[in-house]
Amino acid sequence: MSVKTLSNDSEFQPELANSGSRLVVVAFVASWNSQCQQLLPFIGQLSTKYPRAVFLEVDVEQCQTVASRHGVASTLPSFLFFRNKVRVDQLQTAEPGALEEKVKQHLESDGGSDGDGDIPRGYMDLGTFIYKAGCECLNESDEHGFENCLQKDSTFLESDCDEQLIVSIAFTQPVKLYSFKLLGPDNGQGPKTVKIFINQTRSMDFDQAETSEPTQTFVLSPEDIQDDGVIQLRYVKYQNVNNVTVFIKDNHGAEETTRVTYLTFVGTPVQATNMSDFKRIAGKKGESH
Ligand SMILES: *[C@@H]1O[C@H](CO)[C@@H](O)[C@H](O)[C@H]1NC(C)=O
Ligand SMILES: *[C@@H]1O[C@H](CO)[C@@H](O)[C@H](O)[C@H]1NC(C)=O
Ligand SMILES: *[C@@H]1O[C@H](CO)[C@@H](O)[C@H](O)[C@H]1NC(C)=O
Ligand SMILES: CC(=O)N[C@H]1CO[C@H](CO)[C@@H](O)[C@@H]1O
Repeated sequence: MSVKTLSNDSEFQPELANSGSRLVVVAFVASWNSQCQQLLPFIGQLSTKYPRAVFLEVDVEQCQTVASRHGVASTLPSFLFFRNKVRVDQLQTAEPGALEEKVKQHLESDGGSDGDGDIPRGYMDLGTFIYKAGCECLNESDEHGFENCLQKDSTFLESDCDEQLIVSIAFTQPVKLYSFKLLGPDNGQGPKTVKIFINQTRSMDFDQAETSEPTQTFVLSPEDIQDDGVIQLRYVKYQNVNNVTVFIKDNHGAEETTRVTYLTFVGTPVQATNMSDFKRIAGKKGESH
């Protein structure tokens, strides 16, 4: 892959649309800006090194509308990151290391290095839309806290007083959920019975979680919680989700505490759905009257 240079504003949206759920890294540059010009060869190298991402070069003078709409016309070089036509991140830097770090971080949320893995076309890992300050975890241990389960590494979330956990995940914008991953160790401490609730207006306690009617309940098999495990959700029920609460009721080995090594959701931001499809359906409805 190489860097694609856009020569006018009208090329921008089609490039985002064609890239689907792949990561798009847009470099906003100017010919008169020496920091930009010094960084360009490095961006070329990144595009070879990370072929799963799409790299676009946008000259802010040739594409003035795009640059000003994204507020980057005067802060160069600037980088915006998109997936499914939605802006997921931004970075203003002339520092090669910082840029590469950011690219790597976003590609890791694809869930591995070999292609799109088990994420079907059109969907994406929603990790970048998790609003950490709006998340909450009940009964997490001090040593192995909630944030550990959002990272794909050797750290984990562990319960404290008993085997139960309540994890509430808030999103930065409404999302449609397609599936989730809830991984755990194979020593008996991995999560087993799980209730999923959406859009809870206030945080749940353990009594409420036991007695309330969930959106769905799952009894996870030992395979479900292994590395390539994926739990499909009943998609129609998750079309407009602001937050999701995961109640982990027990674990596989009746162990005293439960461990979660990784939790993530796959879906799309509601905003990214094709508006022209939406209008077409709405139009049809009108005609039938
Ligand atoms: C949206 O839907 C229309 C009509 O089906 C289609 O022509 C267009 O290519 C779609 N756009 C995207 C970005 O998928
Ligand atoms: C979760 O979503 C509901 C419904 O949209 C909202 O009322 C509530 O404030 C949200 N809770 C949190 C913690 O974000
Ligand atoms: C979640 O909350 C939002 C905002 O309150 C609402 O628009 C949406 O319909 C709710 N989703 C579901 C599936 O109940
Ligand atoms: C059921 C249970 O163990 N509840 C405890 C979990 O941890 C929280 C603190 O995070 C306690 O308040 C609960 O009593």
